[in-house]
Amino acid sequence: MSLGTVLSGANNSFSVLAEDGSVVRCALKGKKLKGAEGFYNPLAAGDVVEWEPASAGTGMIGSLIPRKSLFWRFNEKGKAIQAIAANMDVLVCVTSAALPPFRPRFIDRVSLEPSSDGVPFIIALNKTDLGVDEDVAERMEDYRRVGFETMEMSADSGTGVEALRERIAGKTSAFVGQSGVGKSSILNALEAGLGLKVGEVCEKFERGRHTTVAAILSVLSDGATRVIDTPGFRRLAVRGIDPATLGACFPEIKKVSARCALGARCMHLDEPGCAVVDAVESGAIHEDRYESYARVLAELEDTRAYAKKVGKPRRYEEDEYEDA
Ligand SMILES: Nc1nc2c(ncn2[C@@H]2O[C@H](COP(=O)(O)OP(=O)(O)O)[C@@H](O)[C@H]2O)c(=O)[nH]1
Ligand SMILES: [Mg+2]
Ligand SMILES: [Zn+2]
Repeated sequence: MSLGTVLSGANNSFSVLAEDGSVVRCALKGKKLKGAEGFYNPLAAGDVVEWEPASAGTGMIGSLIPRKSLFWRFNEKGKAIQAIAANMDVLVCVTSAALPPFRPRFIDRVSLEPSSDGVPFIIALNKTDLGVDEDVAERMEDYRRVGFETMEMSADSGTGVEALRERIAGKTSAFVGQSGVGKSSILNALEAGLGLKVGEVCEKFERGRHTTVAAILSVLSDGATRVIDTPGFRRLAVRGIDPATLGACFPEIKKVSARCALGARCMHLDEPGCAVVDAVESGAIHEDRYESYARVLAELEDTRAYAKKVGKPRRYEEDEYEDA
């Protein structure tokens, strides 16, 4: 058995990068992949697997090496975790200044994943060539104030592309974000040869069309930098966080919550002496970030209560992965 990295694939056909640099078309050896039990899909781009050669140019995957990190979403249909990108060192959440409109609440949801994983998280504002509205600039400033790393760029004009290249050099980074924000375009700007498919933004709905069907890992020509392009999604449900610890996932809430009168029992909603609510009122915490917190909290409690009642998570129609 030798080791390989999954570049892309679905169902039971995966492109695996072998240690000698060749790409092998692999199928799973058994019906269930060892190490991937309980997941909606067995393998994600970036996964490291043990495989053995079969007929010329093909192979069989025997097991999944434990993941160091994972970007996932809860698949409502399959009622299981869908693995999207694995073993990334950096998670880049791409967002756009316009077309589609800037969506801070989406960024907040994505940011909840690495906070539990310890993976650096970058908010990359793309399409700055279209102009950056005052309120978008203000929100980006607030993300920096809270402590998030941000970048501003344009895949079209090339602004910020070199800074991104330096930031991710020698690492594996996963690019996530809504359809049409320019994930594939940014990666193509990093390296012309990648040839990732780019979609048109549908002007009428100001939403991207869906061109990436599954996540794809590409190795840049330096041989050491790996980038994972992922399909876009419109909405991201948050799952797997205990409502009581959600506040700690928002750095600015975590910072002041120790001063809440109820201590750790405070959910920062309407409890007396809540330092978080005070901070929102004084402007120390952005009201939009607080709104994100309150919405995710309600969703987590709702799905938990619903699961208790009927034994399964509530289904959000709107929440389907657009490209899956
Ligand atoms: N004006 C402008 N358009 C961009 C930029 N980056 C991407 N686009 C356009 O946005 C659309 C969606 O890009 P794509 O890379 O497919 O987005 P993805 O769905 O996030 O991968 C395409 O029409 C791109 O040409 C940019 O920096 N500026
Ligand atoms: Mg794309
Ligand atoms: Zn509180």
